[in-house]
Amino acid sequence: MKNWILLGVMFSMVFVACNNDDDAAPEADPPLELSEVIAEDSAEIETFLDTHFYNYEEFASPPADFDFIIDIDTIAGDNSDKTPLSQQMERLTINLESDDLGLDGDETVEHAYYLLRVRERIPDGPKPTIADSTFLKYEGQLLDGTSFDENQNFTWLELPFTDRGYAEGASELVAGTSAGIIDNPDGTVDITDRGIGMVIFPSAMGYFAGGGPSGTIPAYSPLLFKLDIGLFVEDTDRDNDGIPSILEDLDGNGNLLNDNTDLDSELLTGIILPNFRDADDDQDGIPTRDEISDEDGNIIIPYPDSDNDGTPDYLDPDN
Ligand SMILES: [Ca+2]
Ligand SMILES: [Ca+2]
Ligand SMILES: [Ca+2]
Ligand SMILES: [Ca+2]
Repeated sequence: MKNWILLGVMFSMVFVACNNDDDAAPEADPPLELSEVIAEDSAEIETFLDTHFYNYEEFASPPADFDFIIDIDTIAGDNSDKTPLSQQMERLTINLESDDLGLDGDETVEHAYYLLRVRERIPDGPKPTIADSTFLKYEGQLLDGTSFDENQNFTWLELPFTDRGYAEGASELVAGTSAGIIDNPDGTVDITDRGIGMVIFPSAMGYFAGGGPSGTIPAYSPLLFKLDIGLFVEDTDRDNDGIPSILEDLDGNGNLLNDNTDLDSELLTGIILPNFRDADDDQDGIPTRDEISDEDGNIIIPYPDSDNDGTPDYLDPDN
């Protein structure tokens, strides 16, 4: 299990540069700006997509012993007639703000990432959201092919605790079903109707100024993840307060870490919990679940707003 590698690294990155030619103490270099980095990353990704292909022929006509694992290779020599990834991957975009990565400045920059749908059991079938707990396998690589993290067995991961690019990619792939579950003799589980795909994304959706597993990801590295999506928990509710995690992204920007209604109070306590991890979002001492439930414990929709000021009670410390 190496899932820890993906956890909690994003959005708090500091790049420390060392002078190799003397014994001076390390100096901190400020990270580059989003707009500088995306220009270089995009060029690197586009070149990669034009010069590489995957084993699409094996997926189209699987050999008897095929492992259904995506294999990437360079278009050259015997493979010079292969179809490049650039003709097979979808281009998607999100906006990132400097603040999402803890950077100074107030940039909002569009970031393109690329998705490959290799196998989906039905088109437009059920997919996890970026906030859902998901049962999956993965392998993460740098664009030079270096593998920096891998999980060969299906494992539950909550997507808000992974890289942004990883979560966005996983949320675009159709999941398998419980009908596809197979128990292996070694105690592991397979999902035969799993979705299989791949996502390639710029560094700001990954580790930006570097880090990752034992610091193995160099600064400003676009990343590639092969993903097998087995199952997911629909409307995952991380803090069990009755509100699905995806609805706790109040500003709808895909970043669940920047929605924290009682941040000012929490700064005094030192325990910072964004709403999707906070069972009392407005810190008025009444659990969120109680503020949105009737006497029988049933969730009231829409969530109650006693003073009709547009802010529901669970986010309004006055109510
Ligand atoms: Ca919740
Ligand atoms: Ca948000
Ligand atoms: Ca909070
Ligand atoms: Ca409350």
